[in-house]
Amino acid sequence: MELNAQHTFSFLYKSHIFPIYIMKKIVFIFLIFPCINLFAQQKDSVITTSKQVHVFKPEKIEATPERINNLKLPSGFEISIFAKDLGKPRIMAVTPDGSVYVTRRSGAVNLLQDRNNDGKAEINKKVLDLKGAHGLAIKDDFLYIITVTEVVKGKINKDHSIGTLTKIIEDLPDGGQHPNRTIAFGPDEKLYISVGSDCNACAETREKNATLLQIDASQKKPKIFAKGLRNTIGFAWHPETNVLYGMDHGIDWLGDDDQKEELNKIEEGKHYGWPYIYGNGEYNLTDQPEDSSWEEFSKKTTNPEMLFTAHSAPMNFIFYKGNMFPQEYKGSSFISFHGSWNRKPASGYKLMNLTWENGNPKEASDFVTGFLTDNGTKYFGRPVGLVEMPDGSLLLSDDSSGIIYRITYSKK
Ligand SMILES: [Ca+2]
Ligand SMILES: [Ca+2]
Repeated sequence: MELNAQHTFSFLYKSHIFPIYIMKKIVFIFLIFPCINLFAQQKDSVITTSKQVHVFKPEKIEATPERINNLKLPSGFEISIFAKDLGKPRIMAVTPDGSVYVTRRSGAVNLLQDRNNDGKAEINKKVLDLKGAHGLAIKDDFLYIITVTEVVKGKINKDHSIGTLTKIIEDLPDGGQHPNRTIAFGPDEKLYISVGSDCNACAETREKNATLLQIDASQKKPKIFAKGLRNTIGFAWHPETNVLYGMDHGIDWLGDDDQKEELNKIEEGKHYGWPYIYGNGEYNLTDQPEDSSWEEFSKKTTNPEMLFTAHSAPMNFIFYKGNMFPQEYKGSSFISFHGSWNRKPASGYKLMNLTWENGNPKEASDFVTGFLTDNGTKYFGRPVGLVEMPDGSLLLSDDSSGIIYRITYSKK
């Protein structure tokens, strides 16, 4: 397959490797050296470093029954189609009776129901149209929806249609590069809102970008809960400790193995480094803190708990609370990875499981793989939304083939 580059880079694609000179925000592209040179001014000195980067987009192929059959899961687990023909399904939320709402890139929100319990949704209908609808949450018979700049809620009626929408928040910053907002209610009943950065790496001018916000019912405006988070789409609370964890997306263009994706323990008032500090205290030399050195800035930031392969694009992050899966999965977490474009070989395009011990993350392993085929040059699925159903099965949305998969376990 051909390598496709983003935007203006497409003409470069005969060679897999190309150089970029970055001086602050100005990017010049040359074909002469197989490396990237990053220059950053620090006081009177100039720091020079080189990185090799790739743009590598596997080719999309059809999700045929044969390919789906070849998906790999641990022994005893099965994956099948719960719903299809959804275009680009993204984030899901489930009611206690097992009705599923899913946002779609078109702005539609669909209702999916498996009324005869055969593992397939025979009800698949649009219940809302809301431009930019992405993240969902359900609380007290209300469906909460976040668009790029607003959070709204609507009553879930008896027939599962959605009542008139009321605005909760209406002044979130524009999305820029990261418009995929998500929301969730914490164990403290407060609503948490992930607002990504509007760029790859830059000094944000709006204080709410690159943060996790928090709001409770008595407040009119959300407050900043944690900062320096580039784009933490997936976040959840550990079921025993109630500590909040989130998966942050690393910076692009720092090389195949940088920036690694981060699992952060997210605590109030903390700064998680972006855009100046990444990984375990590494300096992003393409962006310098305004009034301090990288070293000084890094002292004010919190390092991640765990790192994952760079550019694999973590989406949803959940803790498993159900009883369908074997006991050892209870309290473990699942992370969906959308898959890379800024790395060779490709990473992500899978679902991972993460075990915990004494409230700390222990070991991550592949759980569903095989969406990436032909030695990593083709794909038929890009995992996004991940929810647990009341029966303990998992649903996983794929925004490349319009499918929502159902993952089940049964003893052989
Ligand atoms: Ca059914
Ligand atoms: Ca960080």
